[in-house]
Amino acid sequence: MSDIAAYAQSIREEGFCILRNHFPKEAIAACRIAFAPILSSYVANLQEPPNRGPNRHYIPLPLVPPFYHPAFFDDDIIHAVLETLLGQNYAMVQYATDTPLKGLVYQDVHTDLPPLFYEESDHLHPAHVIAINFPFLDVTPERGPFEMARATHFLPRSEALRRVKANDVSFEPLLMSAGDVLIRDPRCLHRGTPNTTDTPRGVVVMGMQRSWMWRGEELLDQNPITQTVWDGLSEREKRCLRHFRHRHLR
Ligand SMILES: O=C(O)CCC(=O)C(=O)O
Repeated sequence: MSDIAAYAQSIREEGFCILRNHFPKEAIAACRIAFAPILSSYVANLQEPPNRGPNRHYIPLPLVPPFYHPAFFDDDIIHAVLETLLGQNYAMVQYATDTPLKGLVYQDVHTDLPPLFYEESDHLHPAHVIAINFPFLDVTPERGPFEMARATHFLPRSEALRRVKANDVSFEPLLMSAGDVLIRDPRCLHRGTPNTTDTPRGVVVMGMQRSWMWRGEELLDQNPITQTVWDGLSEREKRCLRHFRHRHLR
């Protein structure tokens, strides 16, 4: 079996796979440095309670360097896995960071998606959205690793909820190094865990969805892209980022 088939199979069966040491460390380090002032300014200007629970922030990223880097957006293996799972012409609609700061609170167990068919919320179907996560720094047990409950993405929703209520779900922390890439089915039950250190744990989330989906234009208002970046994209990147195109060229 090829690596690509094995990654896709792991996501289908377990809900996720991790590509170890996949993105260049220098590109990640540049993002970590550039993200620090974005985080500080976001927190300093916060008017409302944090949007992901106590001391936990979801912050969109601009599609400009260093956050735009072809290594993140034009990777052959990642695109092949996405095409295997989502079919042709999938599109990106989310580019942001999840950052727990020092705190002691676990997030509630959740999935990231409502049922695809509200009137049949237990309907089982293949993945329609895939999330890609990569950290700006090593995620140690103390820095609030993402916790996943393996193979819960294909449970009927009512059964997943029953298990959560009965506390009958086992979680595993996904420890990652800068350069590792997590590809997951966002229906898989998961939660954020406490970051007990003074180091903000910035982790990127990219949301990819099937060609026929649309989850709301307002998502994309938060991700400016410049004409220079757009002009330098490969055809594959332009296809994948097409929903950002007309609205944000500056
Ligand atoms: O980043 C994390 O640790 C979890 C974030 C998450 O699942 C969310 O905010 O929906």
